[in-house]
Amino acid sequence: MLCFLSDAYRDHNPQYEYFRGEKVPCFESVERLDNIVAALQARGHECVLPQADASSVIAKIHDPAYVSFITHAWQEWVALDEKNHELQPFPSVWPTRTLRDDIVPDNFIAKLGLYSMDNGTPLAAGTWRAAKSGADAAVSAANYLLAGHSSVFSASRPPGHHAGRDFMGGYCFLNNAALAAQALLDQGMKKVVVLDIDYHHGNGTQSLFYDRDDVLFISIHGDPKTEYPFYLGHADETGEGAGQGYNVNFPLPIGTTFAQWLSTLEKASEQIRDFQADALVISLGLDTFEDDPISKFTIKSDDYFQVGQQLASLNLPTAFIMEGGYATEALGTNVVNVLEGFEQ
Ligand code: SP5
Ligand code: ZN
Repeated sequence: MLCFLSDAYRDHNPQYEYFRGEKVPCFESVERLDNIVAALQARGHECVLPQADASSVIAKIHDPAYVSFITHAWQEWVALDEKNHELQPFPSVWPTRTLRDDIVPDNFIAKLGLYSMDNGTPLAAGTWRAAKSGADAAVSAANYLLAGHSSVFSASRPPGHHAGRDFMGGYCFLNNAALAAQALLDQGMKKVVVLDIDYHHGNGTQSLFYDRDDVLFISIHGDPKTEYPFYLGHADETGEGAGQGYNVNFPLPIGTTFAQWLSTLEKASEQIRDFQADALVISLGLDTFEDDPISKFTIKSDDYFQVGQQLASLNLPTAFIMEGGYATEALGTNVVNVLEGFEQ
């Protein structure tokens, strides 16, 4: 399967994050995509540079003030203190209930809180460059489908599905899957499905399309009662206004097996068929894998061929957009197993 890939993913190389108050190495690492690229090349899949400039689609999906903030955030951070070159900024205050969310403070950390949903999304010197290149890859993938091809993979990194209109979170800055869907609609498609199979609910994507009937958003994920992102992704979230009925969540319990997961994908597939879309965008997370260090499903490497096969049975032009998956060693194998299962 053709893959859009820019080397700029290497520029997003934060050194640490916090887990329960402890500084730990980043789960979302450069090595993740290194491993995917190695597996793609070893198994004969061609990688090409993104051809699109996602800027105009980014301006539709994301808030311009947020985009401007993340574009310059690192420079603003290091300008505060020479020592900051060796550190990463994390938010420590948020405009939650009873506070105002219409104030853009002058204080950098307060702005970071305004534009973040968590303190688990490390920002580094090259984050914007990497995120923009991942968005360019996603829009290139959309354009490739519009040119008449049946499938494509966007090796976007950092991931995107937790990022909303004006916030980052969950290792995500720009919502690559939403950008791909919007690019398809902007260039003539009438209806697009975004199917999110990352272990974590795609809260950013859901929120971006919640009131729209031209995008059916379906997500299969760890039950947010116990799993990140906690505050969205529950079964009773079905869309609003024109979007009523066009948002479907399948929360599954810790320990979910491949058999259970696949039967859920079959249910999702019925809804996708009923919607009669022009194209399918897959938020492809591989953190459903049994050995994923931060997730709790039990899917095995070989099972991913069948995931690809089931997605191919929907018979739609399909863009795979890379999201999570933190078992770095197996990640390349697992990604390429999905893509080759689809192509069989
Ligand atoms: C794109 C994506 O997959 N983002 C995931 C963001 C998850 N952030 C929360 C990480 C919580 C880590 N929990 C670790 C448990 C390890 N024992
Ligand atoms: Zn995930």
